[in-house]
Amino acid sequence: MAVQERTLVLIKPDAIQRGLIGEITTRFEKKGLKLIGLKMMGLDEALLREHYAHISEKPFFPSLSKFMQSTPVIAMCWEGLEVVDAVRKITGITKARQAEAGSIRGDLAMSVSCNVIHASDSLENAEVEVKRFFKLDELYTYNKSEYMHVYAADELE
Ligand code: IDP
Ligand code: MG
Repeated sequence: MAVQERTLVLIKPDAIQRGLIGEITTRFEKKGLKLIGLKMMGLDEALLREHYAHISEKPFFPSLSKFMQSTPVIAMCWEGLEVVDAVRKITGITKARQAEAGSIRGDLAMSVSCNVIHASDSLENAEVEVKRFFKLDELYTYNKSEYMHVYAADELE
């Protein structure tokens, strides 16, 4: 089997409030990705400072942090071939009202901060982020029978 990457997706509080958990999860399922970890969890300030270290000094961080703590989030770990890039493409750009139609943010959101999901932006960050949100025994290994229809044989070697 070709090397399968893992990536972290968080369904943010705006999507939880708007009843979009199913819609968002369905898009990743329909793409042919494998769900290997899933849980609801509350985020605290310390975790958010770590997760958003690259923007924690920005003036908007306090309101972002408050927003991200306003409900629990859904954390998901998705696996697949080059899945980090694939999920970023499905996610769309940060400023949702300018995100491409067809992407999750492009179709479902209008805000810069309330943009329905987080998705890891590089393989290096994905590895760190999956570890940040999931313990080893919360990630599962199993055969997905549809893989023989999702990938060509040589992509599964
Ligand atoms: P990303 O989620 O598309 O990777 P990042 O730049 O990593 O975007 O920012 C993380 C999150 O911080 C965004 O998804 C968004 O919720 C929030 N954010 C980013 N830039 C702004 C801003 O200028 N104003 C308010 N919130 C922002
Ligand atoms: Mg980011």
